[in-house]
Amino acid sequence: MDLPPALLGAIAAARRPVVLSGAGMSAESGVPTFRDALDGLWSRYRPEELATPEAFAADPGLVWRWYRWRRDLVAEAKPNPGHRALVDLAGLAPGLRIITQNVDGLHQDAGSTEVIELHGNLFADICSRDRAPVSVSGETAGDEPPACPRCGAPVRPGVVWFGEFLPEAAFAEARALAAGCDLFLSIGTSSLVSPAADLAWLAMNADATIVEINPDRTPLTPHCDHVVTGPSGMVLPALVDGLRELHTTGD
Ligand code: BV8
Repeated sequence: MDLPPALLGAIAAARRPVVLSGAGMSAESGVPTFRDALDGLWSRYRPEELATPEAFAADPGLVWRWYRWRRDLVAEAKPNPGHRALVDLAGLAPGLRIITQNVDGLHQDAGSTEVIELHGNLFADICSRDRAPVSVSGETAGDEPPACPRCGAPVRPGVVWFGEFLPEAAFAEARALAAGCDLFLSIGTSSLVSPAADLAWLAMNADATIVEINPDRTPLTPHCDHVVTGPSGMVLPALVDGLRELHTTGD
């Protein structure tokens, strides 16, 4: 896949590049995106209906079983060439930071470090009353959430649900990075969920070069300096190859 020299030049020139990744980044690892119709048992629900405190309060078992299904699915998933290309990109652009909306941990599994998880992590267990981490491994395979060993409240996954605030420190760091970057790569996200989607606008207001990598258009597309239409598992390795070419030819 040939990428425009102007795009490669912009990335090579960046000193403070930032990535915001979304569910599309993990699509090629077999992890369904939120836009995909949930298959089988879950097809009659929308994630926005299940990933909420209200849904958990109304039917903790149903929400728990949905997360157990997702944990089992993600546990089998492996980083794809897109995740691995971002590790290579960090080698070529040492200032690169990754902010992710994903909760699957695949960036870290691929070897990326200092990943900012805006929406938590699927495999973390927390108390639903005080949100403190709990250790209940071995009790999470049942149809109902285990009880918090401290207070007895149902345990829930350590992810941010719709209507919940993002982890303060993570979101503050993400905002600072977006406002201070000179290149913002929006990869595999529909740019529909706030406040994560607002980060691109912070970068834009800081005159950063905005790049989108996505097979489909999003609300961000018209505002980008560069748009690469395609799957991240193909585009990102091509981008790394193009940058390496630049480095060797010294263009
Ligand atoms: C908040 C963790 C303050 C959980 C997630 C009305 C009432 C209440 C709230 C709101 C409201 N209206 C708006 C809001 C705010 C709400 C929101 O934005 N809602 C949306 C639906 C409109 N946001 C919140 O609630 C946030 N909190 O605002 O707090 C507050 C407090 C109280 C009251 C009001 C406000 C919290 C949001 C976080 C929710 N948790 N995840 C879990 O995983 O179970 S969000 C979850 O969905 C993901 O983390 C992700 O962020 C989002 C899905 O977005 P994407 O990642 O972009 O994925 P998506 O499927 O959408 O798109 C995939 C893209 O990939 C597509 O573009 C596709 O083309 C592309 N693609 C496909 N294949 C590939 C590909 N790209 C590259 N390569 C490929 N191969």
